Amino acid sequence: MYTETLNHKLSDPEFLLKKEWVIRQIQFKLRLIDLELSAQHKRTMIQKIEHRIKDAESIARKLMKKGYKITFENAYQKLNDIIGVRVVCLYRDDLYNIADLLKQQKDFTLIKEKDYIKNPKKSGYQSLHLIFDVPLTYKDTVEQQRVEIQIRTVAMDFWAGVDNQICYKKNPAKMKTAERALKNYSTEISRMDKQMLELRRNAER
Ligand code: 0O2
Repeated sequence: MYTETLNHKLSDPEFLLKKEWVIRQIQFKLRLIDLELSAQHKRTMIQKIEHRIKDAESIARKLMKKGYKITFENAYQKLNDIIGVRVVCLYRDDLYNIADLLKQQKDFTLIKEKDYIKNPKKSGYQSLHLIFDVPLTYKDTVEQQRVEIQIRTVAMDFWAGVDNQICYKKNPAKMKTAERALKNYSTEISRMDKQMLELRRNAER
């Protein structure tokens, strides 16, 4: 019932159009950042950009998990990731370069930064999360739109994809073995990321 009302509001054409507009703005910025960094470092920087608008069911689940009533207002005020953009690159130093350039954008306001690479989650999840307010200007009004940008390496993305399918948000009782294995693989992936970076740095010498 709550989810139905939420679903109705989330499928409002104006709501969706605004979210699409913000996603395009971010994609555009990321392409410029990619051009700048790729030219500077003489190699392709961004491997992949993905995006999604969180659906009503996922919003409702997250609001409940955080202890909030399932309302459109709470979704707007309490959740940072109704709009999510993911950037994937090859090396871990690149992702910090991309993040630095994103943070320099005058029109983006950084709300929160969560470095799950320096401090991986208990599950082993690694990524850099930047939460921004992005202005949407229409006629004489400016409306801030909250966005979460996840930046990670290909290896981190591989790990998160497998975790998503096997463990994340699944029944914890059944997951013990897979969780343990994934935690170990997360350490392996971190080691491999560092080795790949070392390999590139040696090749650049
Ligand atoms: P989905 O399916 O991506 O929509 P905040 O309120 O911003 O401080 P938040 O959003 O409650 O914090 O939590 P957090 O831990 O920063 O996670 C945000 C997103 O990171 C998640 O969104 C996932 O996309 C990803 N994530 C976090 N932990 C894990 C993990 O252990 N495994 C995987 N595979 N992904 C993870 P959602 O809404 O949970 O999911």
